Amino acid sequence: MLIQWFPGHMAKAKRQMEESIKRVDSLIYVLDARAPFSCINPEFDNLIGQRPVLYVINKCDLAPKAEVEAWAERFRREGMRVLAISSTVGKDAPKVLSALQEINRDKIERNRQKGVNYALKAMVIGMPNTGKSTLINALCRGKKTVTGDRPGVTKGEQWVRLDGGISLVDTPGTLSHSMKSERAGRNLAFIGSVRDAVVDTTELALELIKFLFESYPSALSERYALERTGDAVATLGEIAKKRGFVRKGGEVDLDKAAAALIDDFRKTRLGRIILEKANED
Ligand SMILES: Nc1nc2c(ncn2[C@@H]2O[C@H](COP(=O)(O)OP(=O)(O)OP(=O)(O)O)[C@@H](O)[C@H]2O)c(=O)[nH]1
Ligand SMILES: [Mg+2]
Repeated sequence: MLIQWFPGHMAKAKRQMEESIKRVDSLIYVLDARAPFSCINPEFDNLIGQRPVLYVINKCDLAPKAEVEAWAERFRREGMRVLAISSTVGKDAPKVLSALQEINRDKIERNRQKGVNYALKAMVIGMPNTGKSTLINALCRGKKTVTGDRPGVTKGEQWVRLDGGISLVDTPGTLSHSMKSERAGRNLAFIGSVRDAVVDTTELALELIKFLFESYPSALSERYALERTGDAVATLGEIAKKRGFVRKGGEVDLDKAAAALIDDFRKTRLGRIILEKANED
């Protein structure tokens, strides 16, 4: 499935980020726990340059804990500084601030020696809908940024000052011009980083069914009490029947079933699912 979505605000956001990156010391790079690898955008490499990066695997409440930990381990082995958290659950968010201080330790120390009281500035980047603005709100314990259950909510940069003098700049989620792989595009569409209207929902749902057959063989049969088959279209038809998505005349409404299935996945009604595993390439 070829996925292309690069609205005007994203192009503008990239240009803006190239300017404001000059004013920050480090980055907080937010990844979605259900697809941590697909959330890494090679187009950010140039932007980041040599600045220290804290990778935050967010939405851990939606993915299997052990699988997320395996990703965190892999990234750490590759030399990345990683934290796995949920911005909306529990009290994880403050850990981000201490980790941010840590990745900036050299700079803080240099300034201390010079007698300068320096306030850190960091840019929060990541694919659309990964929870960047939600994380910032959790850190400032307020509703300073607008958040929403769809990609493209943040349209422009916004600086937020936290207690202790740290300033964060929220940025609009940006996709790559060309996805690094078809699989990454598909995974980003599953997790809601691509606007649903630009994706063929039925095709996407069929891809999800095929993935589940392979990796979570009982997820669909448990949720919808289905006979297990190996045929994705027949399975979507079964889901339509079970959910009552049948048109007058008895024809099943596959589009409605597709949208319902994707919604079920996103809301963990199929269980906690990870779309890519750390020990495979
Ligand atoms: N379950 C769960 N949901 C989360 C978490 N963090 C954020 N969300 C939800 O994810 C959705 C997107 O959050 P935002 O903070 O708007 O995402 P964003 O990265 O700023 O998105 P853009 O501005 O569109 O790039 C919202 O519905 C949040 O409530 C989390 O840790 N767990
Ligand atoms: Mg946002």
